[in-house]
Amino acid sequence: MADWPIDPDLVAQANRRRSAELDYDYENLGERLARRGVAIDAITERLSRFGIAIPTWGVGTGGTRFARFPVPGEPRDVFEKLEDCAAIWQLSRATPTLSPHFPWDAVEAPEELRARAAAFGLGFDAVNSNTFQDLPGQALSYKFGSLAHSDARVREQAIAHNLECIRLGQALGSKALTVWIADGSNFPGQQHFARALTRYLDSMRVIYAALPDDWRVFIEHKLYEPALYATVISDWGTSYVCARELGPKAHCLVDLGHHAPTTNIEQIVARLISLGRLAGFHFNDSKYGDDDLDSGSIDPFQIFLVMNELVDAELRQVPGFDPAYMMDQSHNVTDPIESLVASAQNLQRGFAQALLVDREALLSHQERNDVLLARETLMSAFQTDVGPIVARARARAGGAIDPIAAYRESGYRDRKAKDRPQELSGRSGIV
Ligand code: RM4
Ligand code: MN
Ligand code: MN
Repeated sequence: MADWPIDPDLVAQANRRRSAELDYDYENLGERLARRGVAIDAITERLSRFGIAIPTWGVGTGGTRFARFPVPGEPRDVFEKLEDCAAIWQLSRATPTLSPHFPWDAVEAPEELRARAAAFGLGFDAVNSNTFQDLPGQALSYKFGSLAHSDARVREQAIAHNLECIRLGQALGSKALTVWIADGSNFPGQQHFARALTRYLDSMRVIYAALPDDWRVFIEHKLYEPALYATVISDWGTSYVCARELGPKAHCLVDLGHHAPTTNIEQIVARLISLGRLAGFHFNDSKYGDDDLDSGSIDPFQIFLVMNELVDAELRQVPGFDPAYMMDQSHNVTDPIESLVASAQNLQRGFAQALLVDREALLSHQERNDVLLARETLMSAFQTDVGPIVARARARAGGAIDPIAAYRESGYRDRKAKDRPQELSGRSGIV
């Protein structure tokens, strides 16, 4: 085991100060749940197997198109990102995998990165390709698109990059490639809708054919931005049609911020589950658009309703149901480590609440059209404060009872501010 980024004795000490209070709260909640016929330990146990991948880009400060205000000591390369991810994992015990982004995280020796991650007990989830910006030395520009570009040479370059991502992902032990393209248009008439989609599919067929047997490809749709009039993969319907065209290894990824306001996301999730094509999630929260705010910070009810569909599918043992969970957030004004720890906790909270839904009662109310009781059955799960369950699961696995407090007490950020002098960087944040 590698050295933890935060002194484990410090975490243990902090936990000792908080354990009596947690015992009391947990027991108390256990009694209340027992009256509802729920065994609290079974919920805690299931929750402890719910893991969410950390996006490696999330530990750096994000930004808007106006500015970026880097947090002191932000990681300068993927090994420093790994160290921050290990700190998040150490405290939260909810984030056992990383989801890297290439070429941002490209390394000469991916085996070394894999081994260093494994020393913390961390693995690699889906790898993400990036054909939405130009990088120094790149032969052709993605200004007018990538996999759906009008010029075959640009499409070939974008395909080659995706193949390289698969190769790097294999070396890291990943089993999936996430493809999000920025292709689209800013003005009516700029791009031929049908031709662009055909070109996208032709490119994706080449990438699909290169997938190892045990790999999947995740298609990520997005309504708008950076293309502001139309995107090629604009919605879950387009994503699903493309997945069907490509074959059984293609699945549809749901980024919570990639829909029009008021879209019923939980229903999309249910549809994709029924159709056997739910890839997984990019979790974040938003009020207006693809705001990439911390998961559960704006609309925790939305998180709960999504989790409710996931727990329902798991209990129904839907064949092939195996979603990948990741956070896709931009931390512009908070310490990214704190945001990711708090977000993972909010996602765990939503999952634990969904585990509390009395499914038998709900189904019976639905079948008898008892609208009010059906609604209240769902709400009573959402309204339960599951904080003690989440804290207990974390502490049992060796994490911190209060991870944000333990992180602040550890002085990790101040240490990194000294160890990692920043070169002035104009890198923008997350698209
Ligand atoms: C996009 C999309 C992708 C993410 C990039 C950085 O909006 O959400 O998943 O990789 O941003
Ligand atoms: Mn995303
Ligand atoms: Mn996004």
